[in-house]
Amino acid sequence: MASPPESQSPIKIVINDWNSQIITSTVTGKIFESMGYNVEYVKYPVKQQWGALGNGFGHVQIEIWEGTMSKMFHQLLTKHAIIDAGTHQAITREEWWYPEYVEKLCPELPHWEALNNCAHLFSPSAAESKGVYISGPWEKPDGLRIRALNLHYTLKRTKDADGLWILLEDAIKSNRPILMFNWTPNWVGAKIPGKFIEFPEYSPACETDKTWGINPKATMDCGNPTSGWLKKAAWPGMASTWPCAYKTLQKLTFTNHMFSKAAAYVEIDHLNVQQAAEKWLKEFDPNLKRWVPLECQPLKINSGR
Ligand code: TMO
Repeated sequence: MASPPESQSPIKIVINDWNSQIITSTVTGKIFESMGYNVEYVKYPVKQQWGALGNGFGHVQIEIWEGTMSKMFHQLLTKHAIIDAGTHQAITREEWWYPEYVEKLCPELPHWEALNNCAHLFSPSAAESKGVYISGPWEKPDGLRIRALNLHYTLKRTKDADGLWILLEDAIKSNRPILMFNWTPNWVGAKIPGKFIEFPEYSPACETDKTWGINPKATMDCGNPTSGWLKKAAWPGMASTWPCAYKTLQKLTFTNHMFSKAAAYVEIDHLNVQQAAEKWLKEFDPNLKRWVPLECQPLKINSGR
């Protein structure tokens, strides 16, 4: 049996644009390097990562979120353009969210039906009656959801996660209401109390069947899953090119705590990516072999005693 590295060609790990993903990708790269592999990091926004994984410009994606990515993930699995490398332990949620102090002004929250009565709280000026919902670049068609549930809101998108945190910080400083996209596990939960909006419960049929749900003429009349999965994906050639790296990727399973910690090292403790990844490894995998299958670890020479 070949031992790692079975190939010198670099394993390309896809880097997206929020910190838990960036740090846990770097952690994964360091584990691969400890096994003797060459590693490169390639930046792709979520929208472009699918093509990259399909044609081998990227080989590993460490965070595939059910709430925002399940549709593309399943489409590409069906086409054999990516492979499912297993599920993390973490349970996830991605949804409209507000910091806790907003509830004093709109006590019927987090129920979604309170959104319209409170739309003025989230409007940019007294002249505007519509509220603004601030989204990142990842979501499913929120415009459709706004229409399907007849919400008096307009949509504004930031270009990455940092854009969201800047607006959040601004709002908190002036005690201004804000309604924005957020997710868990994330660093925000540990520092800024808040709640997700409770939309009508998610069902896959809600995305495809207009007659499903409270609006019989529209899809997307529901929220995102409240207990979503988090998966890993790989380029289809990974298992044959770097068998031990692929087996390690399959074994990698991170908890909610591990993901929130990864993001918090950057967002709260202000470490850079390298420092955060090293601190994370010290805490959760100090010997760099917790997830490396035994058959992929170097043989220990028995001293005979
Ligand atoms: C994919 N994301 C965690 C940003 O929702």
